[in-house]
Amino acid sequence: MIASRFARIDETCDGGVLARIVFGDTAGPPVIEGGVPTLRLAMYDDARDGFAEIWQGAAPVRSGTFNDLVFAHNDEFLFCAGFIPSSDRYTDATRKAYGDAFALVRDLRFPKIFRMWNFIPRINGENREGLEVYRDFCRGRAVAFEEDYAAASGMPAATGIGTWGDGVAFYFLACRESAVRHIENSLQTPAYEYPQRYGPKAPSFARGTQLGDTLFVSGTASILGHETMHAGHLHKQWDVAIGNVAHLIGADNLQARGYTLRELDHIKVYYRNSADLATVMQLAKATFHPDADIRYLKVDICRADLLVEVEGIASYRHRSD
Ligand code: 3EB
Repeated sequence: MIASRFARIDETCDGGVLARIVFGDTAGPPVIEGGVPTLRLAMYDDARDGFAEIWQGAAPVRSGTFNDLVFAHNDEFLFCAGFIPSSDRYTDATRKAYGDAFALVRDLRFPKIFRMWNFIPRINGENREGLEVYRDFCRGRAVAFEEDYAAASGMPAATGIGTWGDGVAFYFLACRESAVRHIENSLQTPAYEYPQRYGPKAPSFARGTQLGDTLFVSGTASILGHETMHAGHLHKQWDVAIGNVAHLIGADNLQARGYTLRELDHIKVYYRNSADLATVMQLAKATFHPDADIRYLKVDICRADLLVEVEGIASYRHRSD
């Protein structure tokens, strides 16, 4: 198995650690520290002292580098992180970095990517062609998926979100041939089928990916079909986003045993405006299980009209919990 947790930045790691993502005040390319791939992202949480997301599985773990990528794996799972230096056009460098990533999962024989995160600086700004940075990034990512990956393996759950650092950072998890199921949401157009008005190439991700009994929920916002709902209304956007998550993980959409919102944990709530933090915290606390671990990150979101986005990991809780 593989598990993630949110820890204090100064917490020391014991065996079986595959990765450490540090959400704090510095950013840069991933490095290997004490044998553990470490990616620093400039994204403070509300507490302002930062936190680390730690991915841990069975020992032994081997780590290494491949071109500009940093990775670690045990017998079952691969973690990989990459970085694209700040640029006024990201398409080609993104295509290259993701192409390298797909070559790595092939070479190391972890062909099933089940969760990705993408952190994009100035995400709603423009590149040198006047194209929105997010759309520029999506173009390179889509070509890499088309040419090097998706035809064989499908697109995984993902998050594509703003960050305060320079350069695009990304990380992902992959496994061997074990049962991985990519899931769409019947309330939302698959992102990879968004019409051209959202950019020259559609975003490459699934709404969720199930690995055994665990469902990784992609970044989810106030989008029905392919359209943003309730521009400018935080409360209403929250309700649509949460309705999307509830529907995605429910029995109807999965056509199998479903999960409830109270079974979502390891939650990240991304919010655009500082002034919305108190409200967002109230809404999250009223929505999720009291024991759920939630982090709030103030960043820009991939559509300029989105105010909030939510991701998490669903797994079955005992009925009495
Ligand atoms: C959306 O539904 C909101 O580009 O990897 C959510 C999850 C979003 C992942 C990505 C973007 C991505 O379109 C944005």
